[in-house]
Amino acid sequence: MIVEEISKQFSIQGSPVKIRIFGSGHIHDTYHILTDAGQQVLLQKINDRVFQDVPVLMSNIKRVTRHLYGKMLRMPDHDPERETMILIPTVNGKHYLYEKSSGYWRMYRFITESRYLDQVEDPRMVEQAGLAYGRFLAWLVDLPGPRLHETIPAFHDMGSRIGRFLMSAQKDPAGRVRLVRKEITWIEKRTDEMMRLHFLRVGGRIPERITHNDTKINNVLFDTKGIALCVSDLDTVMPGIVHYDFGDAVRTAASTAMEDEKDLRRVSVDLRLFEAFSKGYLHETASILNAQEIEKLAFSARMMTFLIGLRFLTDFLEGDLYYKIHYPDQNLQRARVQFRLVESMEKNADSMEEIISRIIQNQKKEKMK
Ligand code: GN1
Ligand code: MG
Repeated sequence: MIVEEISKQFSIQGSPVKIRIFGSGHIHDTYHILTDAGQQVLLQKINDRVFQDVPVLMSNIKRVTRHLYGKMLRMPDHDPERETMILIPTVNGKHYLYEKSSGYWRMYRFITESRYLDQVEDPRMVEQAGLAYGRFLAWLVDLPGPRLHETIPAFHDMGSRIGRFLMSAQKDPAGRVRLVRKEITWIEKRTDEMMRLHFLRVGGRIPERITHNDTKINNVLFDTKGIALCVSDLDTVMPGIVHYDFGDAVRTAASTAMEDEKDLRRVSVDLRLFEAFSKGYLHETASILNAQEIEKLAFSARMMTFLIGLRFLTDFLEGDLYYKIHYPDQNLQRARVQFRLVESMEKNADSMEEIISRIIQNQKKEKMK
């Protein structure tokens, strides 16, 4: 089996004895491998249609994981062996493998007694996720060296996402536009508002930071007690703005439903979970964010949910070429769920703003004590 052969080209302890498909990511193929020496690792076949420059992507990951590891070595409360992803090199000492017939592969240590969840309902765990993503942003503020590479150019660029969507709607390559007329009108009504943060970024009001850019709840690893250990899925770590991370995290961490929930009536934003996530996130980041960044956090949840919905719908119109799907129309369903969630966030916009202000005020009071 190819996976077994490939795994032997990495510096693992022992020989693979059990291999299973792992995770619920939409992009790569991931395998969990157990060796006869008792080692557990994750082997990933990197999707090089999505990530077109894998060497550059891997160099970002290497720099970021080493930085986090080094930082935690100096922190008695943190364990670098369990709180950051660690790459396992190939037998030739490289941090990824390229093979002509099968493409690019990489291997990570598997963090034992950890798990990821596609949905979390316990506010304490959601707050933990907020802490984990918050730390991620805060700890990368002093990453030395040149600007990180953009592993997917214009990844969260609202203008180009809208442009691509409209073009697909016009060309209609898969003959599906007739199914989404209502959604198109819905999107068109919101495009101006959704461009807001983009203009603040290019106008220099919102600073560029190193962001994760794929802050789904299932990219957080929890230990058996529900404490967040670390964040995974580092392919899109690159320059961005805090709103990409905060907003995309709220999309899954504070939703009452799964990303492709069939019954749209079950989709809404859970304000309790929103508050929990925000509390964790701001605990780690409030001291480094500027007033403008904080002011736009609540809005960013709406913006990122809109953007991800737009991407799902674009993929649906283009014939499901990007995201893995497990049944026909799954991308359409994913898009509809996102749009329903946007509507719920629109209704709760004032409450979401208030929650952020309250957390900031409470933090200030705590500090004065
Ligand atoms: C993809 O790989 P995964 O499933 O964590 C996507 C994200 C989307 C997400 C939607 C590189 O993430 O941007 O938000 O699906 N990753 C890429 O669930 O496009
Ligand atoms: Mg993932």
